[in-house]
Amino acid sequence: MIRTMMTACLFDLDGVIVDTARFHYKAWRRLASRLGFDFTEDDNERLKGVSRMRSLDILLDVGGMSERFTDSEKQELADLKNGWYLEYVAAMTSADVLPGAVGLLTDLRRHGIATALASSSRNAGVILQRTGIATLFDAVVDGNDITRAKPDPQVFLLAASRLDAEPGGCVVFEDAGAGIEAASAAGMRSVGIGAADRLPGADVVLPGLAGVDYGCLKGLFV
Ligand code: B16
Ligand code: MG
Repeated sequence: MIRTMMTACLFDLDGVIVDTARFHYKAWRRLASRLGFDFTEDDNERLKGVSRMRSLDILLDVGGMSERFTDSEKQELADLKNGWYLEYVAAMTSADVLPGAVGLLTDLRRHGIATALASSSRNAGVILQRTGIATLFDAVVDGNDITRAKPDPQVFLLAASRLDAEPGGCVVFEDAGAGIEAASAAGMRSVGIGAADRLPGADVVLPGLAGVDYGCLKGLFV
């Protein structure tokens, strides 16, 4: 793997830029309760970063219902969850952008570092619109642009190519184990956002973006 100077930063959305991970959890737990079982926050960790239909499969597995539904019934369940999720998203405003995100994106731009959103979510567009941060990204790649969700590296490789950046010069910001795996598979370095014990493969783990700027990243990723 060839590692060069940091030229681009790729940001996951849910759990890094906005706290929509809690909305996903709320909606999945509501579906589990409708189906008659409990879905814990620990169970929910397995859903972070993975696609909507894969998330449903994991949830049904937790409830011991893996074999119960046909594909079209599963689509209905996923649609039901997504409807609830979008209800929560509809109430979002710019105040829901996580601390430090706007400051970091602005500072990176100021120092000539390209920025991209790289999310598995098919709802990224509406979230960017609700929070008013779309213009802070030079490129946006989301769940509608890819055929393989994280841990596959497709979302990050596509984001890098849209920025015309070499993978070795990209730094990925991710809150999900599947996303850190995807970054490594893409030949990129990564900053895990959250608890270090949940993100063992990340090059660096930080609790959030607050206080992070170009200067400190430059020190970490020469
Ligand atoms: P949707 P990210 C991911 O977004 C979420 O982490 C994951 O929990 C979700 O299942 C996936 O998007 C698909 O989301 O149902 O909105 O299309 O973390 O990659 O920004
Ligand atoms: Mg995420």
